[in-house]
Amino acid sequence: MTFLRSLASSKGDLSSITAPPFILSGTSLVEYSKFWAELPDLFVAPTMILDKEERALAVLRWFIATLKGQYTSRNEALGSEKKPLNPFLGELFLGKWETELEGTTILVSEQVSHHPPVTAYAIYNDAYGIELQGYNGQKASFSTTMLNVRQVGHAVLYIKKFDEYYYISLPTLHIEGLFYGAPYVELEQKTLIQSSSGYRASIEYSGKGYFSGKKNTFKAKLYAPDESSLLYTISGQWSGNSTIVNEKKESDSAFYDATEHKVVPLIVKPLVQQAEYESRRAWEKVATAVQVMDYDTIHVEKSKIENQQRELRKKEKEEGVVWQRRYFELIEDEGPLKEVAELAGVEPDEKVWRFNREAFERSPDSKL
Ligand code: CLR
Repeated sequence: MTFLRSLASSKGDLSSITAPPFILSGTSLVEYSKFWAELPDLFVAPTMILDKEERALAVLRWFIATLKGQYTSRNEALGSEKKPLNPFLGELFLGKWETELEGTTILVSEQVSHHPPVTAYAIYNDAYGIELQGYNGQKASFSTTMLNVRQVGHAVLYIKKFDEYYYISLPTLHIEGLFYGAPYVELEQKTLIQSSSGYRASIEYSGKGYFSGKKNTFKAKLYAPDESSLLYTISGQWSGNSTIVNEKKESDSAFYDATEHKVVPLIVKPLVQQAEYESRRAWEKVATAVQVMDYDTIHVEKSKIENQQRELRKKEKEEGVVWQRRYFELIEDEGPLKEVAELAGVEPDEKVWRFNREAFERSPDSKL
């Protein structure tokens, strides 16, 4: 009950929720950017497809495939959704995937704002010339039995060979099962994937008992550049099976089977080689305490980090300086991105977080 009350009074700020110990996780939210590319084969697949329409479909498949990791992996690994650690400003999470066919895919994730929390990330594979950039924050509200979470921000996929951009909006979600102490995520509403080539996918989500009676249900439609023509409809479960219907030929076939795909684990440097501002090293003591449910140590170690941060902010204020983000900068969005956002009919953000790759590569942090 205390937990539910804390949810009800959290006023949109997820970090202020006090969750019971068994719902705490020792993983920081800055790590969650990795869920975008744990299937490197699907991530690079669009770069090898010459046909625009087929390519847009491959992007959609990759996107659908990321959902299982993004939204169900805590349940699968830990038995329920968990409350992640609240990243501090400047916290970094770095890693890479090494796979035989795709080569190296790099992840740079940075906490670029603490209040409100915002995480920015870049994921890229140079061998295939593909890059994903994005940033996100969350706005929460509580309604009788559910915690509703709206995501702020977006992701942009860039394919070098075709100089093509995909603007990806983020789904709204809610957390159910709170009353039973077994929270899980369900997606709702829509997301949009708008390509600079004109192709556009719209994905609608629902849970138990809406389209199909099954959890994690979606229905996606892929449209040709001229708005009216629907090319494909895909439906099924994003955590399971889905099928695709070709609207012109009226034929259907398998689209994606999430149960057949194994995620590729991200390679993260051993703690001793990490900088002190890298997520796993910084939170090491808290994470260990979470594992053994040592509530006092969790509290003590968390407070150390929080106080250190407070000191830093105080010092900056005294010196009249602002915290320098490590590898991302907030810029006015004037480029191709603004164009895709406009194509998509969404209000482009005035300022967006962009990766500064040169800055990253100049730093020892880039030695992964
Ligand atoms: C972060 C960005 C990722 C997708 C994603 C997945 C799960 C979300 C998480 C985001 C934000 C934080 C989140 C989490 C599920 C539960 C957790 C909303 C959007 C909240 C803070 C936990 C509240 C405490 C409990 C009731 C479990 O790409």
